[in-house]
Amino acid sequence: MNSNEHANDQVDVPDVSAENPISEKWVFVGAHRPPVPRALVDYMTSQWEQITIDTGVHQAAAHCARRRARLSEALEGRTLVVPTGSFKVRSNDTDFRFRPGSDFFWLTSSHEPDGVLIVQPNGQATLYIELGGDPSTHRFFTDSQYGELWTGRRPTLDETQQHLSLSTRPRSELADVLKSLSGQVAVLRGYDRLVDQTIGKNDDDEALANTLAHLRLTKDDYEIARLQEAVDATVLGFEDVVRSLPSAIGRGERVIEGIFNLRARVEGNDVGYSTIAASGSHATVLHWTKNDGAVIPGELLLLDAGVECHDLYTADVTRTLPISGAFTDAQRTLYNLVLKAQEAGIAAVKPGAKFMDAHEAAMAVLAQGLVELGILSNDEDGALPLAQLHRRYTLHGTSHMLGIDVHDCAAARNERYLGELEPGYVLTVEPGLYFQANDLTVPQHFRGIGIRIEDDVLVTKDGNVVLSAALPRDPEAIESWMANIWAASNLDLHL
Ligand SMILES: [Mn+2]
Repeated sequence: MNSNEHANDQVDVPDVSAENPISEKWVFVGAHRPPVPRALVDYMTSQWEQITIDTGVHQAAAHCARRRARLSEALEGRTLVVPTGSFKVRSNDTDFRFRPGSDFFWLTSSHEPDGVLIVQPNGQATLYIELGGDPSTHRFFTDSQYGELWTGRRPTLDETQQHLSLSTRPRSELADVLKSLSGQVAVLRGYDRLVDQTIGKNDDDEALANTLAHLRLTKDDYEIARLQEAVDATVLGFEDVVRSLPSAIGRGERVIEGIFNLRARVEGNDVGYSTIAASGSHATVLHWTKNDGAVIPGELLLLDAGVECHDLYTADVTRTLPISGAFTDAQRTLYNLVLKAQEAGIAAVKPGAKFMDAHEAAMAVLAQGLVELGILSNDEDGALPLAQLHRRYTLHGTSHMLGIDVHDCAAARNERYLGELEPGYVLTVEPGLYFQANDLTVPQHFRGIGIRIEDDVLVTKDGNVVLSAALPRDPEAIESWMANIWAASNLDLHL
């Protein structure tokens, strides 16, 4: 619906404007829009019953309180300002659906846009929230971004305070509060224009971003359960995709993306990142998100996709599947090499190991495999360790942290991110082998094949747990898993 939908058909031009917004009979409600009769404003803004909604206390509220306390302790003496951000424009006056800032969400569990959390040096926290459009003004029914009749009801101060167990004030007070802050103030920058403009940059800003990332590296039991929930929904999404492959063979990669994303919306908040539905040689394009190609029997489908749960933790899983249900000999040879590399990588994930150990273990297997395939030679200009020629075919790192962001804790200091793994860390292990369709160094029958296998791995006290182990990885297990799904049902979408 367009914002001008409520245009009246009066022919008189009333004397109201941005400079003179209200006359006796007319109210100015914005550029390019006809003024609204004063009587309509009065009628629209009266006689609405006040409704209070009791949503109970959020199940993560105590965890968030503990996280705020730990953050405050780590940055002793500073006032901390952490905003969530606002709407992002998709085109003109149409915004993307709002998704909270990850650090803010980790500290509050609040899904509403425009919130700003301020934690005082003594640990006392206050959340400033944007309230629903004032029902006593025309914005209530004319503001397509904040008006309650356009975008729905917003939680009140009291409701938010109760639901999040957090002291809450209206955002209208924020400008004055920010100006009155004294002493060392650390701001999470890049989210909120008012915050960024009011408080000058200083070194504490980076310390805040780093510290948030360092604290988020270790997942508590609540977070691990949410990640498992995201992974479990992702497993369902992969099953859906296999079930819909007959339809995809007619209509292409768009079906794969649509089917997976349907599951993500039904089970969780959304996908955690743009689904990669890469068929045939598209699998050699690392971030193939156009997803507009054909799906052809005999080729491979590389599906890299993750459901983001309601608490915004995301899975990040990749499987490379034979579209016809059975690997060819060439595909199986390469698949088994990547699988062996991934298993070596997963085995290297344990407390005390370095972040890069999984990568080095996986790359050693792939480099040796490339030598055995005759693609690289093992002389002094060979695969490992100096020349690293294998990287022409492996292209990317093997792991990243996983959490509320798919590439989690990116603001961590290098030495910390690359340091020793600890129990509670969650990371991916995702080696790949990519033979471009026009790569003259690769035997003809391997060209255009891309394979990646990606799982989500939790570091435990004595090793690791693969959270995504429910999805088969062995080629034979994949073939029987696909056959079983097809035997049980056939999702004929009639597309
Ligand atoms: Mn990944």
